[in-house]
Amino acid sequence: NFKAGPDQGTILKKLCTKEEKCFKILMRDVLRPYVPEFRGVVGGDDGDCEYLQLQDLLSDFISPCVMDCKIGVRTYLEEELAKAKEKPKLRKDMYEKMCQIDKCAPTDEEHRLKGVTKPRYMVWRETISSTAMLGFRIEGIRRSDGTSSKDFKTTRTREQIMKAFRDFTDGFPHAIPKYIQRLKAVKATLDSSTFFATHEMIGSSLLFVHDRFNANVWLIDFAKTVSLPENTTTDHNSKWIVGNHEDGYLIGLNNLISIFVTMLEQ
Ligand code: 4IP
Ligand code: ADP
Ligand code: MN
Repeated sequence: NFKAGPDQGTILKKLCTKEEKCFKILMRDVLRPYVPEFRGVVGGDDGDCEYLQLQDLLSDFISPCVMDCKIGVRTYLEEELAKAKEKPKLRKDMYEKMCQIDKCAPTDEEHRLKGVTKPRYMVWRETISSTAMLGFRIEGIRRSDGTSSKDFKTTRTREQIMKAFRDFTDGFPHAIPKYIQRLKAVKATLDSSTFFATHEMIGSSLLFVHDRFNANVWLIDFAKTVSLPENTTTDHNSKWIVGNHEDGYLIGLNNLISIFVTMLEQ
């Protein structure tokens, strides 16, 4: 999905028009300092597909540690739910991913069909991870030695998350206060952002990056961020019920801040 960009300090991400739309608005929003700079759409060297040219957020770091946390209590779009209701499509791949983690998770019927619908899989993933309870989950961590882990699918409780954050920041104590400061700045900026007030942020991540000297956080991945329907508003903090478009973004952000603050106090 990614490759090095033509200009120094940039990367190319496969074009998704939803995401391009978001970046265009974000470049004129108060959130601009908190997202990678968008340099436009370019063709790849293979010629057959287009890419978003983005600032490489890692380029100012030396052997960085990187963590991707997916924010929000919901990880699929309401339109995907509507589609699945209209004509349920069984996903064999999702059934298999489910069995790999827990053979007992599918119902008898799902075992017979050897398939589950996408919302069924996504909701299950939300509840076995911290998404449903804390409004965010760890998607992956890359350590400074280059090794990485995506083994956080069942990291669910506040205690389990804190242990993973401890491992992530182990040997880099300066990172914790910097992360807290930045997350609080993100929160204050979201409060005054027109983009945030008018969009539903699904499947978007906060990218945490630190090295021996520095630490920073950015908002990334707007492939499933969509503008709210006319006459609809959300507070990003209330319970989601079908049709209200709430994403729980602030539930996740507030829990992240609270967990890092607790780590600092310990
Ligand atoms: C994946 O599940 C992620 O939720 C993907 O989200 C999602 O892609 C995939 O749906 C789903 O299979 P696992 O992480 O458990 O493997 P993301 O891209 O944010 O990581 P979408 O298209 O919803 O973004 P499918 O339908 O692409 O397979
Ligand atoms: P996807 O839609 O495939 O999930 P993301 O935008 O979430 O793509 O990016 C996937 C990973 O790529 C992130 O977890 C992060 O490690 C890396 N990444 C994404 N954007 C950038 C960026 N601008 N600079 C550096 N790394 C990035
Ligand atoms: Mn992503």
